[in-house]
Amino acid sequence: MAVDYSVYLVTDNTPAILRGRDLVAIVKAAVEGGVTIVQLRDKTSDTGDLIRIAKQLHEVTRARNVPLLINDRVDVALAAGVEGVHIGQDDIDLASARKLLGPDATIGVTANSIQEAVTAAEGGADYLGLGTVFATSTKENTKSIVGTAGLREMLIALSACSAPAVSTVCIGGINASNAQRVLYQSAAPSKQLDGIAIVSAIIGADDPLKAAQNLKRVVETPPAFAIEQTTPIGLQEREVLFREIPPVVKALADLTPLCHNMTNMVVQNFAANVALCIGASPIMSNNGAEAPDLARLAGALVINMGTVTSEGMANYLSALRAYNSVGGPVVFDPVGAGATAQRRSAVRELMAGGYFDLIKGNENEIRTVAGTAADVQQRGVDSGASTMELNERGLLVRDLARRERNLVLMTGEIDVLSDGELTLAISNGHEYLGAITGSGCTLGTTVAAFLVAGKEQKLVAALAGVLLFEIAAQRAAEREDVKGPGTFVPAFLDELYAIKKETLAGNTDWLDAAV
Ligand code: 3NM
Ligand code: MG
Repeated sequence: MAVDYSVYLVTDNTPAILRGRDLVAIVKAAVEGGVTIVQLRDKTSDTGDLIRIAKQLHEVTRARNVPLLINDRVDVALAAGVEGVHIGQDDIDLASARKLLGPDATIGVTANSIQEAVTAAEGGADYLGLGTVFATSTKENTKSIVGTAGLREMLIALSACSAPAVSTVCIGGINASNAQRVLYQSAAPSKQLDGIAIVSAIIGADDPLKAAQNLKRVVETPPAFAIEQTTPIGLQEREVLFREIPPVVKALADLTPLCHNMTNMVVQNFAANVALCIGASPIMSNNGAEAPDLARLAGALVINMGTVTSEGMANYLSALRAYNSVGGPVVFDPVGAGATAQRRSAVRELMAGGYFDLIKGNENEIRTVAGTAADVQQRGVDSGASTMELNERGLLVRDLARRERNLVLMTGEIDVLSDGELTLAISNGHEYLGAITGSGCTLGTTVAAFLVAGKEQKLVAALAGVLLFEIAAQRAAEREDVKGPGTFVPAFLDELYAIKKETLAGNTDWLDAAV
């Protein structure tokens, strides 16, 4: 019998989660709400009580054809006559459980690593519980936090093992606000999760029926930001790619989308001016509480971690959730990501807290985000010289974009942009951009606004933003009236504005400067 793993409820009997309520009544409500499989997980009750609870739950689940499994205890599963068991790495071994329960029982195994996952799949598990996805207080002594990136790696390995059809759910800190994103970001081309396993988001909910209904709805719906891309054939050819750019510049000017910047005070004024010059409508607000209202205005968000505090983090996270829920593009600018322990942990928290359509940073920042730079000590927030070959940077950027299922832009003398498929190197720009404050931040603002204008072609949109920005800088720096970084800034704004105007008038010669 095919089991539906899509909304997998795991019970809990700790007083903090039950709050005096009856577990059987909660599970009944959750099953009515649409959970598709239930596991009785009870680490404290005596065996006799466990069998009694299992039988009560089984009546509830059987009525809706929902399988019931027992955590750890093959004996309880046999005594209560339920559909199977879920076993951890320290419990009875899979082969013994199978021998005791027979070929028709559903047997699941917890896996925390690629090795554990592949071993259990090849050993004949019906499904795997992959985790721990996010830090959770529900389970004590959780092993490593794997995040969506870890899930994806396990799925890739499973798809290549001798039992690639094994079903999978993820567990640990999953709730209605992150389930869609976890399913989306963990999915590899070769294999994706079959469902989400939940404890507290249902058992601990005030209304378990509604909570289950809501989770069922979210797992059946792709996230709002997963907009189907209309990639033209031959996009890897410069001619095709460049043909797509002017329409995005025009669309931006037509839309004048809101560009919401959560950024540091050093660059606020400059970023707002850049946004205006390219055709966007800037709002500078670091207040997370107003983000839901702003997100409804269908613009983009830039989270610039320029000055990071715990209050700032809470604001970033609520804004990120607000924009994710309506599908508004979000750009992450992990300023100085590798500079301090606090910034490194802020990066982790933000990446675990939502989806970024594009991550933009210099080499050190991107290496930190990719987790390959534990040993890279960044001096300040300025970029410093590159230590990687261009092709190495291209691979890093591409792999990070694949891992996060988004776009990554690594800035430098040569900018590298990738959507995980196509990776582009852009050599435009001018050294004056490195001699003024906020050039990186305002590039983030620019790209964010362009992502609104080109939602169905995110890579083209981001490229359009980068080229317009870098070519404007080049044109400004080459002007006779520009003597250095000071006179460069106003000239740069003028050139951004001029390029937009020229494009609107049908003149796209500025693109000839692209290298
Ligand atoms: N197993 P919540 S995490 C039961 O990582 C369990 O194997 C985990 O609870 C694992 O949905 C976990 O409340 C608890 O975060 C999940
Ligand atoms: Mg166990």
